[in-house]
Amino acid sequence: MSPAAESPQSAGPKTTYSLVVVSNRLPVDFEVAEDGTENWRTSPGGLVTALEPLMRASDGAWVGWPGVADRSFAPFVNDGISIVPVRLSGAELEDYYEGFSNDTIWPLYHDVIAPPSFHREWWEAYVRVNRRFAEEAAAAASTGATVWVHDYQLQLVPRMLREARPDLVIGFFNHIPFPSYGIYAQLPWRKQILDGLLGADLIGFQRAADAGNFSSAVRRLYGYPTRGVAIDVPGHHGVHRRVIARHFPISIDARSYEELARRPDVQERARQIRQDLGNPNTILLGVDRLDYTKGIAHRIKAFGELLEDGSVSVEDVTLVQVASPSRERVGPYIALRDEIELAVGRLNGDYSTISHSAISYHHHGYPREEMVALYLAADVMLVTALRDGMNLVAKEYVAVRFDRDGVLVLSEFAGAADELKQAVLINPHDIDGLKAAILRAIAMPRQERLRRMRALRRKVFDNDVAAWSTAFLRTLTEGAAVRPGIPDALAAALRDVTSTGTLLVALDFDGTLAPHVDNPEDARAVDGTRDAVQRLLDQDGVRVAFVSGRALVSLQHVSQPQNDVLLTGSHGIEVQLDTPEIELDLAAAELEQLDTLAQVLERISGGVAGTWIERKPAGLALHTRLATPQAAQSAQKEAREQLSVLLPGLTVREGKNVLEFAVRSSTKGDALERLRLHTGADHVFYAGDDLTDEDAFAVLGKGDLGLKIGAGASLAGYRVRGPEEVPLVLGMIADFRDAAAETTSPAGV
Ligand code: GDG
Repeated sequence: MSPAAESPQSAGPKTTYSLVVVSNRLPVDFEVAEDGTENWRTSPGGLVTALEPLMRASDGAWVGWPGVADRSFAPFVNDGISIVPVRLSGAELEDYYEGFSNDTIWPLYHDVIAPPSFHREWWEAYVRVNRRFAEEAAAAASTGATVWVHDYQLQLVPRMLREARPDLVIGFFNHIPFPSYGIYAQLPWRKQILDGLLGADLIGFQRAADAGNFSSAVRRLYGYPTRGVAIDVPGHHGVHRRVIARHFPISIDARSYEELARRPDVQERARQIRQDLGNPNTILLGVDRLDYTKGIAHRIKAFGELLEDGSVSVEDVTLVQVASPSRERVGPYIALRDEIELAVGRLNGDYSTISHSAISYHHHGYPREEMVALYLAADVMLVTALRDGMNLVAKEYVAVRFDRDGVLVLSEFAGAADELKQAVLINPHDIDGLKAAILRAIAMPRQERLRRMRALRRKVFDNDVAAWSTAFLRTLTEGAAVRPGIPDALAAALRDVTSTGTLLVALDFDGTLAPHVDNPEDARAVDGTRDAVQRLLDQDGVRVAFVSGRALVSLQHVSQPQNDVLLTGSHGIEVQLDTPEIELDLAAAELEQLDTLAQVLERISGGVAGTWIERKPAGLALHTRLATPQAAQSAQKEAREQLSVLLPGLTVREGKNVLEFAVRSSTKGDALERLRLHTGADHVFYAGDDLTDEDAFAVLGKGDLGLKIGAGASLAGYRVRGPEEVPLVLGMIADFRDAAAETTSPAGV
């Protein structure tokens, strides 16, 4: 371990890193032994367990508190991880950590199982300490770095970081639940916390329900449009910044747990444990931080009643409860320890014999080997959390059981229940149900145990912590931020490609000229677009076109184009190319097919209540939303069957409660080819933001330029962050053409 070098706080890290993890606690704790020797020790806990492998594998830095107040440490490297310690004073620990984090947010986010305390001075400390973490992270991050902020203690850091360092890609992961709005709304600083989180590009939660609760709080308190996992956060000049909020269920390094479990000394220890407990038939096990969210009291109550009513006896069944010390200076935790230990003492007093204890209770932290030996020894694992973000203990138990034996009893209020469906799922508040589940687990036939455990193990090994962090980081870096402004390489390419010859500037509308909005009819181009388009229209040899998947009438409505702008809608099927009217780009044969299609669908729809037909430029859609599921299914089946015979060449697209048939499948690529032909352009500039624009990028050739708006994989050679950059790009094209025209025309003319 590295020496505990004392250093002034201002020393700061000398190096910067492309991946920075920020969490309240570092993966190492600073310790002073009784004899005064100082040491760094790897600290336990869910987050550390989860991230250690990732940090070792990449060249990253970890910013966090070293576990001791009022001490400053220089950054150092520990076990392959660069450590950047953040200094906290004793008073800050009380107010920011024990107070606001663990006595306000923790109980509130766990559905107010304990009443949250609200104190303004705690909040002030929380803001101050979050700022310090943000500053340290900003100093450690290299240009364009990815910063991954963790958990409820640091919810303001994403916004603070974004303000200090707009170049960063920022992710946040919430390890604990996010409550429903009715509960969240109690928080006096509810708007500030949401705003803090929305500074991130990606906000990860354990369960889909948590992400849903978060999005709904954003809608209720800020009114920002949300669609699926996307939240459009208004920025400057009415431009939206897209934030993704979705679930990424955390996991464990399953293989390393199994490896430990396979070690002969660990297996020997498991046998020893059983023997020391007096060889009971069944060992029940609970492993938790001593926390009121974990339902330890409910578990003890259920077990006590089973002993009381004679369903089990201490000779046959022992409950081992590890309650590792946690937050021992926070009021409710002090009371909880008394409550649990009173219950344990009573039960043992009433039922234990000289040779057998009812409950083997341990208020200690243990080395991981000992935990694994306990898991191996346990016939039934009891996870009875009243509310839990995920619960890694449940996954660890499964990972350890390479013998495929053992029964997991799991609370449906733990995030793990979303994945571990083959566990015996329980509602811990229902004491009778919990008792029945424990008895069922004790008596479960071996075949059933093996079958369930095999399925559970597949889940845990397929979705391990590496899969979790990879999924989060990939979504963060590929699906999130592109830096604002015009990259130099794009400016150079624009000058090369667009300043001479006949130029077609073809622009997608939604997401390219206009930010995405909830109601498509409300979409409008960002400020400056119209002027920039006009400048291009005024140039010699430049044509401008809008290319959209929308029906052309709708495109006209939202884009309000100048007269000279060429329009194509419905992915190129509708066009208006220097004509007063919209034209359908369909051949006579296709129009005939459209008639036949309409007749068939109208006949089918006429016979089935709750279905109707929608006409599209090159096809028809059969909607079945209001029909019974059986009627909907048979109407769709009939339509498919009849049309596959009558009109075999149709394109069929299936949506939710809708079946769409098209006589022509056209793409924006077709639209662009048509425009190129119409304008006779030497060069094409095309800008677009979504998948359908990829068809247009695909038909660009040498001497053309494709510009992708936003993040995500693309065939386009260049990219900018959002629609707000597009008028700047168009202005640049006009500038380059002006400049080129000046140099080629005689002086003074
Ligand atoms: C939070 C969320 C979420 C416990 N005692 C000892 C020990 N442990 C280890 C366990 C496990 C970890 O600590 C506890 O993780 P949990 O997930 O069960 O719970 P929290 O601490 O509340 O964690 C939770 C998690 O963050 C991750 O996102 O799942 O919902 O509340 O790994 O094994 N480890 C050792 N000795 C102990 O005495 N070595």
